[in-house]
Amino acid sequence: MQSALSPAGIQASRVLELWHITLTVCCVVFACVLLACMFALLRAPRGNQTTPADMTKRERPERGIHRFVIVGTVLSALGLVSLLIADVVTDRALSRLPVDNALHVEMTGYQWWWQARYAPEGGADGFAVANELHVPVGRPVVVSLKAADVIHTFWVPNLHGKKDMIPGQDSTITFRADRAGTYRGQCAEFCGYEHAMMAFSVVADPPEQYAAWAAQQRQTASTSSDALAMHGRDVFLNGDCARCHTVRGTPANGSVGPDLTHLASRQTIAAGTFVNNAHNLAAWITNPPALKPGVMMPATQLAPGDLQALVVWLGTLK
Ligand code: HEC
Ligand SMILES: [Cu+2]
Repeated sequence: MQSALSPAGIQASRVLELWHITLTVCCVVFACVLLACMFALLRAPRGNQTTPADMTKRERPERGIHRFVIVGTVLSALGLVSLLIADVVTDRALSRLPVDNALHVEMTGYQWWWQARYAPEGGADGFAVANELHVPVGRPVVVSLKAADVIHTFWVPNLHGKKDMIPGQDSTITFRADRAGTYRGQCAEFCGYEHAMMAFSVVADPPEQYAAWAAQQRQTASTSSDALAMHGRDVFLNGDCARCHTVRGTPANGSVGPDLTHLASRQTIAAGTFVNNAHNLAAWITNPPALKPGVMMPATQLAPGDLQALVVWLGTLK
């Protein structure tokens, strides 16, 4: 789900309140402008086919017109100032989320996918995931934002407003999910060819479920004794894949593309673009630019047997 009208956290609720205030004020102004137009049209001198309009009426100064203009100007200024005040109050409320015991995640925007690096915590190691974050419900999350190449924008409308990710200028955004669910995020700053296909999701889990997920993600890749999967692993490690991708627990430690250690635990591939299943994985590996033109992963020609084995192995990376 991706909607600013259905807040799942305290901050998104404040943003929604601001939206309601803005919408109300603007609707009232719009209605007043329409009424004033109608009033002016009704009072305008009018003629018909035989008699021309009596324009001399226009030349006499209208009574009270000055007062009308002054009152209108003052009301407009008050309306604008009230919106400004509501804006500042909302902004302050957003930045005042308590962050004791926060979860720390470093989010980096790449053309055109997301890396989330979870900080080590309570003696446990940190770990990296791509395009799918899990967070515990009720616990604040401090996300430090980085960009690897161009400007991207972190935006999960159900949880918070937008924040730019600017290369060389780190910033942070803090949010808290108060309701369990899966919330879609989207890059909100045009960042090149595949900007529209640069999505991610934030899955808010009850705390125990989050802890289980994090413990799972911390582990190195599962090993399989299945001969086909083992062959797929060799295809991966001996081909180009390992140059760009990390699979913890194997020699593959590239950092150009997403960490694939627990690829099979993710719902989608290619930054929220395709469902993660064997069919899409095979199509993706064979020719990524055909599915996501401009993508930074080259096509790979593999013998059908090798491709199948590779997909089977990727499927074991739970
Ligand atoms: C030149 C570097 C490079 C090489 C070589 C490469 N990839 Fe990728 N790969 C990427 C990048 C970059 C992405 C992210 C694409 C995007 O979503 O925009 C990616 C995405 C993926 C994804 C989707 C991951 C996700 O969670 O969205 C899979 C699966 C994948 N690659 C597997 C492979 C396999 C298997 C090979 C070897 C046949 C391979 N890659 C070779 C750079 C590379
Ligand atoms: Cu982007």
